[in-house]
Amino acid sequence: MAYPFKANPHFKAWVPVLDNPNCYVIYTPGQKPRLIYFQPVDYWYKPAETPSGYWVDQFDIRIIAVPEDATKHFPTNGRIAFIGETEAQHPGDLNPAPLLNRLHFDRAWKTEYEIECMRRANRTGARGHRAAERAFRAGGSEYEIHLEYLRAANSTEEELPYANIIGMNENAAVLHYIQHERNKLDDSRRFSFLIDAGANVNGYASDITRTYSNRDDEFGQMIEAFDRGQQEICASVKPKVNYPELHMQGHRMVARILEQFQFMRDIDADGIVEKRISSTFFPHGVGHYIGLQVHDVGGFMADPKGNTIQKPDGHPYLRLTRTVEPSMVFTIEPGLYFIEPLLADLKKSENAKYVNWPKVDAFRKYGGIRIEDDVVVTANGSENLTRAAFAAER
Ligand SMILES: [Mn+2]
Repeated sequence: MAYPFKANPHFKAWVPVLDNPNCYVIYTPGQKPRLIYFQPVDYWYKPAETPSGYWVDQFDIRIIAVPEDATKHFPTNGRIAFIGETEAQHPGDLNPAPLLNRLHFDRAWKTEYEIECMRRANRTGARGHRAAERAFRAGGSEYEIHLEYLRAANSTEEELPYANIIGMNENAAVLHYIQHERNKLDDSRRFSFLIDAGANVNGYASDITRTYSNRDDEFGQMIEAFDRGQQEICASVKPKVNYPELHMQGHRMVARILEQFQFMRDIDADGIVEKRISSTFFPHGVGHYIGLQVHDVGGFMADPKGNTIQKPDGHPYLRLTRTVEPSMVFTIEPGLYFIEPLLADLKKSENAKYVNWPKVDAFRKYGGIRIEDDVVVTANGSENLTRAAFAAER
């Protein structure tokens, strides 16, 4: 069996054709771009529809019935570069690094069209999240919540930009938890729920995370404090801010909550960050570019030549080190988790003495908190696509 087909992001940057393999875009400067479009005669699978929609007039479209016929429409002279799979038939240089660097660098800035696609992907995602929260409150299993999400987001699993992360209790501490537990838990054993799920519009992703407590308890208060902190980070997004500084703001926020809810003793928030204790609880980056790929390209690029900007020392999982500029779109997703292996390391370290272990132990059953929004940088601030979508899908 072939894997589910995923269009190459360089292809879907040109055409919103997401489900049809063996297609090519040929671009020659000064000419209308050509689309080689695969439409076989096939009774095993349903062939792709004839191209239609707002974009078809922009292309010189050539239909092919067998993949091998693509070569008939390839350019034959001039300097040719080919971007695609290494085993694909192609003329010219295959995936030349100077070209890919140039394209990846520029993908950091989104057009109005791209931002509108992500705005809609956030609306669809928010609809799914609302349904998922209702399913959690109604006592559903992780699997049932997942199905309710798909139904509300009108998506199949393959159409999602990434596999839904739907975790209750300790599963919320597994950063990329993609199992969907079928068993229902009694209400007395349901403590928390973390959902990280997005949607896809014309090949552009949304990436959204929310966390809920099952009751009015201290964990619920932590989520509220964390939500305010996450929105403060979003509010600091504006042109010329260094993205790693937003990441450090995330660490200070996590440290404040650790202090405020008395998970630590004999140390203040600054000390928690300075001694890198916050990394035990917040072990990932505060976010990443988003667009044609959920983790979009170019996050470390210093220039279109492919030079990179180093990550800050001690923060190996940060995916974005560039300076914030208008029309960039990225996520803001701080987290605070009780992760068994990381807590075990902390317990063996000299920082163990600062930890209020009975309190930490009492919160392991909640797994953790992550709250994630997609944010567009504007001329003097930002637009939060996710908060606007939730407000509209109330
Ligand atoms: Mn994300």
